[in-house]
Amino acid sequence: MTKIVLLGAPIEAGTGRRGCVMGPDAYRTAGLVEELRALGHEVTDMGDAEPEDARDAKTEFTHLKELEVVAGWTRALHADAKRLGRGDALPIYLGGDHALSAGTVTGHAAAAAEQDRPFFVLWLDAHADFNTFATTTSGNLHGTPLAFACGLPGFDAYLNGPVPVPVNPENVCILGLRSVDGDERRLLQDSAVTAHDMRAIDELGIVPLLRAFLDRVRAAKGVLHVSLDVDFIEPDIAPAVGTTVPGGATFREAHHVMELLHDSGLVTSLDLVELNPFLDVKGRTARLMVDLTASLFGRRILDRATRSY
Ligand code: 5AB
Ligand code: MN
Ligand code: MN
Ligand code: MN
Repeated sequence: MTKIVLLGAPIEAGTGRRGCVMGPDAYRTAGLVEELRALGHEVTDMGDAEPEDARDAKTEFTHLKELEVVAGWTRALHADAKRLGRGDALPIYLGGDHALSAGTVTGHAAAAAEQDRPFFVLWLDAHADFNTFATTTSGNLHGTPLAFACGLPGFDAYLNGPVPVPVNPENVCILGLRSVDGDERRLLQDSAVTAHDMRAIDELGIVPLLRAFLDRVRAAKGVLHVSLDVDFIEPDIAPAVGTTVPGGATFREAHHVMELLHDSGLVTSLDLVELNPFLDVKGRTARLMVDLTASLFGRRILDRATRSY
């Protein structure tokens, strides 16, 4: 049994289109609480977080969209995540667009540092979200949270100062990559982030790539934050996302990742991001995300005689 807390983060300011604000309620409607309870977990839904007022958030760049709103969410969620990271329940953040991870990841990194635990991040996404204010061409800030969390320069507006505990890029693994921008690619390749694109998954299989990372987390006695972007999954089966890129993880690849994460016992916090219920087909994507979460929390096809871990 795991103690789980749910916190909604209905932010859509980080993306170019409306609809992610409905994400937290779509997860509730799709039965997330009930499914987790059916697996024997103790679940508390804390409702939705609220952004801070961040009208002071300013930069020299004029093409960034909704910087003040995104900064307000970053500050609020950073504080929430830091507090929840000190507690004994496992938080699941219900997005909302991926800009929310600027707050959750840096908050959990700060909490892990207080406990002297190495902090790791698994980023399941078609994109690297490794743009800075200087490199983003779209100005959509959901393309920036991983660069921010890793301490890349120029982001002081988000937290009104530098990131207190930047994530060590060596402790970050991206899985599912298939869309990277020009300058973002250079930043990513100059960093120590492990980035496995879809070709690596095709050639080597998703299991050994994930296992190698989990082995590192375990060896370091680390804590693991997982950030699951809906567009990690093939859009044919997960259409409710504004940034679809063909060639994503299959139904079984996505579930298998979740099953291995469950078996590892290493996950300490989770973001579910980018669900846009306005684009969904009869709740299919919301339900898939709930089912994937259930796999991460122990739903299995058969009990196995030998665990894979
Ligand atoms: B998502 C793009 N790189 O910066 C940009 O969905 C897309 O959270 C970002 O991964 C996608 O606008 C952000 C083109
Ligand atoms: Mn709501
Ligand atoms: Mn993303
Ligand atoms: Mn994405």
